[in-house]
Amino acid sequence: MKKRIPRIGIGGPVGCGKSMLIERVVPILAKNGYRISIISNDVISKEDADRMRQNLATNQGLLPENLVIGVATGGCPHTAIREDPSINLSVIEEIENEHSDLDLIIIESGGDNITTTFSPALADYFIYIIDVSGGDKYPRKRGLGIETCDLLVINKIDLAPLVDANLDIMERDAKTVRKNKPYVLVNCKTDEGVDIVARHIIEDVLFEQPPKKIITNAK
Ligand SMILES: Nc1nc2c(ncn2[C@@H]2O[C@H](COP(=O)(O)OP(=O)(O)O)[C@@H](O)[C@H]2O)c(=O)[nH]1
Ligand SMILES: [Mg+2]
Repeated sequence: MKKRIPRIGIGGPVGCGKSMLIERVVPILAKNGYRISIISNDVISKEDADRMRQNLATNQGLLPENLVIGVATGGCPHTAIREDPSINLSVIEEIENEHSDLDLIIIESGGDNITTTFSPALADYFIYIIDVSGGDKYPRKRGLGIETCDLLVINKIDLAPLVDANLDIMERDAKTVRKNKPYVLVNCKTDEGVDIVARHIIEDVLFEQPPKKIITNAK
């Protein structure tokens, strides 16, 4: 019987760091022995998929090049991950038919707005990312993604002083609007917090019990 490979959906506004988070998390997962495929949705181009393939597959050899797949969705980004995820589901079907030994499929949404969510038919676990560059009013202003995701990532914390964003306020509001569901403050440039994202994936999606002492990106 065909194996159903666990799937993570990663959503968030344009430029918040979805691809970069994948580029920093996949090395940790690969070093810990997990075999991964990446599907990157974009509205028009396949630029982020090409960048991830070059970095993770060609340069680092962490996964085969044909397992980083770009999908140009054409229309509204959340349509392809929620209302009609058939384009992504057909890519997944091909992956499951040809690479049944994989542990995880990561699906990046095209950059969208704060109402993004993934259809449960597409993703088993939903990571939503915001970055601090819009100021500290999010997560307080809420939004479906921020409130309902399994893990909220607040990225680009290095930029907080430049935009007068108060990280304490963002943390306080994340706790309140998410009713204590998990969130992580991340800097994808330095890897701060990325190991915590990896740990959530290992424990909550791959159900590694007891949790491994994970190998990180640290040199
Ligand atoms: N300063 C800073 N820049 C970041 C961080 N994460 C991502 N970026 C930059 O943000 C830009 C958009 O990142 P990308 O991953 O392509 O965003 P996506 O559109 O959500 O996939 C790139 O220029 C990244 O280098 C971070 O933690 N700090
Ligand atoms: Mg991207």
